[in-house]
Amino acid sequence: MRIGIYGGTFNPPHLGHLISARFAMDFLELDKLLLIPAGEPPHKAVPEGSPTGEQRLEMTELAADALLLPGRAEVSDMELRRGGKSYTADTLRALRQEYPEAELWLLMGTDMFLTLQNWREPEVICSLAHLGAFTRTRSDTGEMLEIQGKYLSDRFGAKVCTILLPQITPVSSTQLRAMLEQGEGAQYLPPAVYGYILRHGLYGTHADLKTLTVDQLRACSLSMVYAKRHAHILGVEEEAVKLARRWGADEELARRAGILHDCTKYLKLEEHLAICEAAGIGLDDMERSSEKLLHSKSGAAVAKNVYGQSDQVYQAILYHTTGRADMTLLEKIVYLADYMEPNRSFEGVDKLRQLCYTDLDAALEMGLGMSVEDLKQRDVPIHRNTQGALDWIQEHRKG
Ligand code: DGI
Ligand code: FE
Ligand code: FE
Repeated sequence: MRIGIYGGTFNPPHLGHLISARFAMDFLELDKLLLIPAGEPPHKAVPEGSPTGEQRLEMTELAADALLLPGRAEVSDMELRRGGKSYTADTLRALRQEYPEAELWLLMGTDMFLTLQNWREPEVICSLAHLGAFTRTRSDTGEMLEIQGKYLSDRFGAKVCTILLPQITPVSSTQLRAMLEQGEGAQYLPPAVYGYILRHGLYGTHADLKTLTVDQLRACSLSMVYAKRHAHILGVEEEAVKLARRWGADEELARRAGILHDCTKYLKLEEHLAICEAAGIGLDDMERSSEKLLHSKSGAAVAKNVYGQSDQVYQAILYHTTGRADMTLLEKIVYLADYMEPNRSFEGVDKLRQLCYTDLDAALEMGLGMSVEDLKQRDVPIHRNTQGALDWIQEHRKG
């Protein structure tokens, strides 16, 4: 097994880190990538007012998840747990114990690579891992890397592979921190990392979560869920806006409801219950015991109380899983966008999509009908709002 090891302060982790790590994984045919946020970086102090180690760890986890390589890209908290200055030699010794058979590849940018002889125990580093050095700025040349590689191999027996990245991300964490303070820099971050920064007010962003722009709101929502759900959320947003345009609903509200509708999807039962309790949302027994039903309640509460969304957005999220009798236009739109956004595929999805743009109530009846059928087949109890919605739309369309 080949493991890539990418350490850093990750303050914050950005697209430059991810693009170089991703490229190195292919280039070196790595089976696994370990991102390791430093406790205290040996070569520089973490600047005053920086996020906590725990926050850097969480941001790095969001960044790793954004690679969408489950089981292959992971974050290790070993340097943060070890405390004190994070020496790479210690980290490699620990990893060698954990993975005695693996080929370890220490990944780093040119700036670090050029000073490796000054790190603590460079001979230990070079004996435990191969070195993968990649270019970070336009002025880094392959020639510089070759010369340093030869020096390290002559002096410490290092095995070096230099990696010329086809594309340079023109930003550093230092520059990013300054940009974030000025309200800029989002384009250099995985959206979920940017959302995390906004939610925690890091790097002097001081955003008021109740008055975020749509782009910021989207980033916040994405930062609350696993990356595997991101495409779905973006799909619901897009579809909800299109449906709103088609049927004359408020596009902005449809967008915001779509963005936030699943933001609490991965909370635990107790977390859903605590949010609902604090928001004064009454729950029945079936809801209290089902995360699937609860996420629409807690999501609505977060949309309203954390992100300052209107009652219409609140209701559309509140009923997006079950529907209900007497659904509003926006509720129908979010329910159906969730059902048939571009990433959904099931028998009949094309028919449903078409109906959504020709006869919204017929589409709603079809969607609810299929839901109830599916729940029955799987022996899942049908919530009274789901049944109520189906009965209502059937009656309504007959009448
Ligand atoms: O959150 P999504 O996966 O995008 O979709 P959703 O909010 O519609 O949630 C779908 C889940 O909710 C699905 O696993 C079935 C469950 N669900 C929907 N209606 C009912 C229900 N579960 C119960 N027990 N009763 C329902 O009436
Ligand atoms: Fe949902
Ligand atoms: Fe959804």
